[in-house]
Amino acid sequence: MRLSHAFIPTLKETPAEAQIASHRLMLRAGLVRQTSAGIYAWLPLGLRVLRNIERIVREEQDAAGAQEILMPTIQPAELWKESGRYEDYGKEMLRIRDRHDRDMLYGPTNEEMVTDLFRQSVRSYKELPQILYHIQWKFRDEVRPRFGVMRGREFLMKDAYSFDIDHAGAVASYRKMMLAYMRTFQRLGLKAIPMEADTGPIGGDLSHEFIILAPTGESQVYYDAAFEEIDYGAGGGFSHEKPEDLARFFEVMTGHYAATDEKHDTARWDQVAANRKREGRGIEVGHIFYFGTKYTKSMGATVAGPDGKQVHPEMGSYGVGVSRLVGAVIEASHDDNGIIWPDSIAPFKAVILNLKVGDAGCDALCARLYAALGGNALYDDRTDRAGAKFADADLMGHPWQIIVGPRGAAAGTVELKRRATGERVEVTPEAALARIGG
Ligand code: 5CA
Repeated sequence: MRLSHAFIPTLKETPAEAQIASHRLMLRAGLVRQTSAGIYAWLPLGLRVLRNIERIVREEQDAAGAQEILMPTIQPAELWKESGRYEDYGKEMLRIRDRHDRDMLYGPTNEEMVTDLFRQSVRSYKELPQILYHIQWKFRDEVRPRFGVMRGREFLMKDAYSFDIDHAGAVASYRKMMLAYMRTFQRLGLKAIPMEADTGPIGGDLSHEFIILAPTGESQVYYDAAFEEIDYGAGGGFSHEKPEDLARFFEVMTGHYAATDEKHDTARWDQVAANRKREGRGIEVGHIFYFGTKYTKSMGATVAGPDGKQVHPEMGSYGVGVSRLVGAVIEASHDDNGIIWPDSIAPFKAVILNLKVGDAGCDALCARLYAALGGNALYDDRTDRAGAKFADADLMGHPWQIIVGPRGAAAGTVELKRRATGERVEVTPEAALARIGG
């Protein structure tokens, strides 16, 4: 993408309404614009990040055996009357009436709808377990939408739902999802810690929140640094496939201390070695629930068990705040000059800075680099002064900057800057491309 014609409306001034770094930077770098309170339009740079996060979330869900579907945003009120949540959900639910006077709503979550789909089609225990997920916009009419996309009213969530024949199966699905979550967050460059949580309006008796540390987090959290040393990836020795691996994984996750202030236990905290204590404010980026037969019972969903008797399957639900993660990653990774994207979700791997547009050598070298990097690069071909280009490149946070000036172009070199460390080296264009890897 050429920056001269890109729709990336950066701001020089700090927007007055933004109280936290990620909100300020998302507005300043031109990622999003607010269209009404707590509702945002995603612009090209922001949308690329959102899509990259979605891709990683999707890959890890698929790897764990979950199947992607897409349920609508608008739901009929009848389903929620069946579960009893139509009244309970209160003012957070956006209620809509259609032209035939039917009560509809903009979904804040999908337990009812997925249970309805399930009961229509699944008949036997032999078809279980099933884990279904979708990545879809939600609406919650939050009293105080704030902090930009972190607490929006409309937001993108990945929500998965598991159906198992019995408690043991449901627990296995819960652990599988927990492992998928730890892998997902690791790939996003985040240290997310699973903490026991209350279940709130979703209900149930087992629940974990996944929390990352950031000064602007909404709750106080405490955990053992042991969590940060674990490799959750494919090389870490935990497999989705083996029940004994999942059991060991869950033991490790629940064996180390981690709690939000609501569940904090000072006696247990005192037993954690001082050099391993981590505490601070935390942002919730995911939340998983086991709630057994709460919805299958209230909505009359059954399958035939091995003995032919009808059984209510046991369920869990598993949410990731996909749009919140864009803000959360920035909270965890920025400096005074702007965003520092992890390579895995950066909107562009690299920006090419042409410091003298119109200089034949610079133009030719930039064109060559741009052709080689293709869609992975943003090309700053504007006629602005160098200082403005450096500032915008740091603000937008591309992992690599390839700086092309007339002197280097004549000598056949470029400067390659790594945003995360600030390290700058003079190299040949080929060496720069090789370092960037694409
Ligand atoms: N049905 C369950 C799990 S699928 C559920 O709705 N869980 S939740 O309420 O905890 O939401 C899941 C995740 O969505 C949260 O962990 C959070 O990361 C994100 N989220 C929730 N509310 C908002 C909001 N107002 N703005 C942005 N993200 C949100």
